[in-house]
Amino acid sequence: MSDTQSSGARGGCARRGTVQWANVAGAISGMAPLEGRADGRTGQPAMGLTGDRLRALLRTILRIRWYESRLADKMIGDPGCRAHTHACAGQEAVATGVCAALRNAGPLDQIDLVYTAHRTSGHALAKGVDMKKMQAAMGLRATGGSAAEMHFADPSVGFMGAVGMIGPAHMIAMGSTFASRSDRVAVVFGGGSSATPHFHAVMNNARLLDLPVIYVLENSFCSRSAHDSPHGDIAEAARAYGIHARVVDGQDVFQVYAAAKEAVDRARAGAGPCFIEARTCRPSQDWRDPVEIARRRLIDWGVLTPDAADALEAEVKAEVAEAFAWAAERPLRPPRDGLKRALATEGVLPRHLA
Ligand SMILES: Cc1ncc(C[n+]2csc(CCOP(=O)(O)OP(=O)(O)O)c2C)c(N)n1
Repeated sequence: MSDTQSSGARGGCARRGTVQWANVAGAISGMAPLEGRADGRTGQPAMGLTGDRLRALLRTILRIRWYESRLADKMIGDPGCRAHTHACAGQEAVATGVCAALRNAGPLDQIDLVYTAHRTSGHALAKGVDMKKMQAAMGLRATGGSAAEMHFADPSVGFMGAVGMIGPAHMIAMGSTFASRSDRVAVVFGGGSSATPHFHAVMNNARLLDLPVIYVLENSFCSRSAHDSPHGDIAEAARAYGIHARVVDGQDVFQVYAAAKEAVDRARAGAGPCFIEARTCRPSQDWRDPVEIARRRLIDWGVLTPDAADALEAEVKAEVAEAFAWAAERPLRPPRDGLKRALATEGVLPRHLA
């Protein structure tokens, strides 16, 4: 995938040294200590998560990594592959840490909502979308829903879907919290969207109405640049609207989780919207791999042995292989389905099929 090699990603890594560590430390300090270590000593602070939940964070990062990797191999190596995607390679810890702080199961009117635009496989898997069904959708199979990556949704787990245009997802996320008037929160993920009018309209109105919406900027320094905004630091733009804002290292799932948990708790308690800038980057020579960061930390904390980590990764690879095999067996979506739900009147066919 060529975008994983972009010079923007390398710039992002170089600039990651500017992460506001004071804010990050603030997000993490004061958190409850972790359960005891496997060797009986007290573990490092890890947001009060149990060992099972900590291991689940690594599992989710690995599921996203291996799912996308297999999809990329298929798109490049299989001439019969019908798929289209924007990869989130390198950014897996952001979706994982944020969604781990959300309500992803339970009655439909109580689960939290996620909206996105691009690089959606990470957001979807982290929110709980079934990998088999997702791959069926990506491969344009008849059982896979209406569309792939940029229009994919599964409301049963609160994954309200992607919008192919950069920007409008913000408005929909904010509108949904206005309409639901409950303690459920909505997260909207964005990359290049922080320079859109939608971003500023949402910051303004979400703050005016104190809506429980959390904007997560995945700043890979690819779409965003010094040329698209007068703010050197986009968190300053959020703060200018009176919005609580944090900047975190998006390669570190534990930092992302800490900031997301704080944002979700605030929003649920009625304290209004939050902004999280997760500084992240695509794979490149000098990047820090979120898989390795999570894996090493869990081993250090004694909640995972190196052998158990290897076994976890093998399990994930097997799950991914099974999901792709299952999806490949589904019937392909016929071309005439392409306009289904795109027009007010179903049954209108493209001219060449009419
Ligand atoms: C309004 C609009 N302009 C342009 C595009 C085309 N486009 C430009 S950048 C991009 C990818 C954006 O990905 P994102 O995750 O938002 O940002 P990145 O990770 O690339 O920084 C797309 C699809 C679009 N879909 N919508």
